[in-house]
Amino acid sequence: MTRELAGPVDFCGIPLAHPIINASGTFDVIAAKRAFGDGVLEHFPFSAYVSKTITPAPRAGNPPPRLWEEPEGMVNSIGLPNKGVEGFLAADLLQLADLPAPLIVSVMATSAAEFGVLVSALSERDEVAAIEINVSCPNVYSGLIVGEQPSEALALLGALRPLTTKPLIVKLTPNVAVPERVAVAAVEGGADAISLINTLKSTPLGPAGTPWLGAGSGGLSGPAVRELALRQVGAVARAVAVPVIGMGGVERGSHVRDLLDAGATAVAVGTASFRDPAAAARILRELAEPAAVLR
Ligand code: RRO
Repeated sequence: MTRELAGPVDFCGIPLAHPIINASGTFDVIAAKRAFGDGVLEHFPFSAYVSKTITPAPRAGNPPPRLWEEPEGMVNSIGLPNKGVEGFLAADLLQLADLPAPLIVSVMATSAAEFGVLVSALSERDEVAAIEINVSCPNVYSGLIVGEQPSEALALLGALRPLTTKPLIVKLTPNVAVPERVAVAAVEGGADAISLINTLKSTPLGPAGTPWLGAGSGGLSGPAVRELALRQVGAVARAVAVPVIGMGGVERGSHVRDLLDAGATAVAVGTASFRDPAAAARILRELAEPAAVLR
């Protein structure tokens, strides 16, 4: 029997038309609409839209240069530029609510109390289908601690769980030896789903042999991380009983299938969208092809 890989999936009670979503921060749909018009929505390739990560207060982001590109991958040091939660709610939320897909809002903070402010504010908004707790940004030091320590993840989720009935997705870092330990702790604390991988801490050198990025180092994504992501997604999916969103180097329909085979319920396209904004639409078409054509 052949599986309908590009068919509908249930994600934490949220019906998705197919398993392909975007990775947070890799597809700015508001900018795309401004540049290309409403056609962007008519052929929207994602079954759910994940916002760029927001923080309690506005942030300017890291000093330039913020990107390093090679054929095998990309290192970013964006540093969470965003309008802050109030700016997001006032300026972006209504536009994102118009998308033909459920909205997942990604949040990051530096303490459980600050995370709580974000989760409570979003919890009141019907436009928000789920909240992604980003504990894995490589470009803000304090963001990583929770994502590296099972005990911290357990405590954070324990503090956030009572604040909302919306699904809480915990976005994990690959910068640990055993990510499944953090995943198990997050689920024990009340997480409804796990997403991984975020980017790998990296330091590209420029022509002068000194760090290229303004912040010194950043996070690696793209084809170079694909096999590492496959291993970590598989390990986490085997360790937890909640849905897993898998991502890392997805560029073709066969890469989505591999992550679904590893146990993911949904798969995110990230870096590929920077190189080609139409990548996700192509990947979805490939996923719908008969298996023989897929690899
Ligand atoms: O903004 C960033 O620098 C960033 C974030 Br929030 C993240 O989660 N992962 C990443 O590679 N960069």
